[in-house]
Amino acid sequence: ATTPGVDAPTWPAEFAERYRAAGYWRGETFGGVLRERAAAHPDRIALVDPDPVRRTWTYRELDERADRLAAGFLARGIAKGDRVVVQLPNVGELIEVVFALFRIGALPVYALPAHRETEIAHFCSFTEAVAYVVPDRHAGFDHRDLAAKVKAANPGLRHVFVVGDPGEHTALAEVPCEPAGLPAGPEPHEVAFLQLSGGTTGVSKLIPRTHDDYLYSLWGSNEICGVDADTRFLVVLPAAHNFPMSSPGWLGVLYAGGTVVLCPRPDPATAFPLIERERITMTGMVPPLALVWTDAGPSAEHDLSSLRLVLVGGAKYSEEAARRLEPALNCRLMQVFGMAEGLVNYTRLDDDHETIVTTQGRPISPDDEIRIVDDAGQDVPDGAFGHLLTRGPYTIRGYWRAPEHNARTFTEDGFYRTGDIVRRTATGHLVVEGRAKDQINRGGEKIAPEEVENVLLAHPAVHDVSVVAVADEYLGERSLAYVILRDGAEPLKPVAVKRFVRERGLAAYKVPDLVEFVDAFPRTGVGKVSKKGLRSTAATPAADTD
Ligand code: J2J
Repeated sequence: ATTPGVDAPTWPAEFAERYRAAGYWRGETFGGVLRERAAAHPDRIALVDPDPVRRTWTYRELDERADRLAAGFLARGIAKGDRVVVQLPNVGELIEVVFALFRIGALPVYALPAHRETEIAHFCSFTEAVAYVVPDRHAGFDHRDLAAKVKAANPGLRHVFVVGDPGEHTALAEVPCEPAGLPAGPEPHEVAFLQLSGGTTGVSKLIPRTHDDYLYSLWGSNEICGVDADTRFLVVLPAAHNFPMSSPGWLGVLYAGGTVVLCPRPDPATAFPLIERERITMTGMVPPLALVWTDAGPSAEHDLSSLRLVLVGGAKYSEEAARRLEPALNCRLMQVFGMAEGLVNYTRLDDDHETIVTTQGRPISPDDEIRIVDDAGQDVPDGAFGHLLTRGPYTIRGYWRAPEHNARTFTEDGFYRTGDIVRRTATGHLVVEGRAKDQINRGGEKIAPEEVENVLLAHPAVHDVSVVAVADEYLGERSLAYVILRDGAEPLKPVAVKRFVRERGLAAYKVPDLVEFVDAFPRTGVGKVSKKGLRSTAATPAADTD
């Protein structure tokens, strides 16, 4: 039992009233929205999962499926407020499962397909999850074995549901049953799910998003991106990421009554035929992937002419690369600078070309409050760089069950310290100039150095370690681990260090790209490792010899 408001800090009453009065918070829930769309246009196609055999769901079918699955979850004791860790790739069952949980008011905890034992064990134990939903195998990895280990270590985890062959667990396909009188679902102001933060600390913080606030970010995004019932959106990034889910993402497109098509892999060889066959109009991706698509576009053998808009964000998109996208793919570009904690900025369809290629957009809402401050917390003059702080109708007021971290990450008056360094142009657009937070942005995948350092410190030969970002032409940044070995320890090879991280059960994208053995780190005055010093030392990427 925990105190409400401590689990999930919320907006002070006067803000909530203002956001309702302004019409941002419409008093809807995810479950209710799906029900309404199913009533309004039952036979329209909501969802296409083309892999390995094409399956489709009409709005009515998705709605019925969510009800039947919700009834099955309830029959197995999953109740309102319970947490369920959902780790599914881009498959139709992901959408079915989350809508079933929304309907009950149980909270999906969005894990990424790449997560492994360390991350999953933490999500399950920290959230006291009662269930965990996995694919049987994905990308060569057997998720059932991992689930068995995590279940053995967490007695509170009562169910493992598997999409596909269940092994020792329960097949998700066996769960649905006749929905006889579902209980009243959640209220619009209640938390709908827990999203993962990119993180700067040893473990990912969890982001509590309410129906009201997230639905506003969806319809606000839809208006900006021109999403409507004719939109056919391709989900190329892992669907559990906040960006492909909500900016405007698959949830935004479902809100508008459009069609969501799930792409099993993001490469042009997989995606381009789907664009042609499904007449895709819109998609979103991270900069490294946009580079690959831009290079492949001109010689594509498939007809990409249905594609009207590509959103690029998640990491800094270079101006040079941004200039090349529109001619290569013969569509419009929109830059998006968002965060799972809330604030999302878009360039606008009617912005001039220079603004679209040189800025990361402006906020969704007139009530997104933006402050740009210096190290002392004083507002900087217009046009100068500073730390971005924000507060608004869809930006959280605190992480889930993290009072101490919240005290550092939010100002007393509720602004979120994004950790990003930005400047604002005369038109109110933001340009991301850098980052003050200790995080590595590996082509849009966020790595908290501390998490990787903690794992490496457990190696018997390692005395100390510091993980930093180094510039990378393709990914923007890669990770480099500086390792100080213990006196007298056997020399290690970089490859052994990487293998150790992998075997400890961290997601592959967190395994250091480069490893370098050093005698000492640069230190600051207070004796703490200076990440800044390390970054400049690492300006030329170190040789890696595995
Ligand atoms: C530079 N840095 C960016 C950009 C995010 C839409 C789009 C992205 C995310 C996302 C998201 C950037 N240029 N265009 O949730 O809804 C970095 C910033 C930011 C952090 C947030 C969405 N777009 N970033 O990337 O929670 O450092 O969300 O604070 O994963 O990514 O990461 P995340």
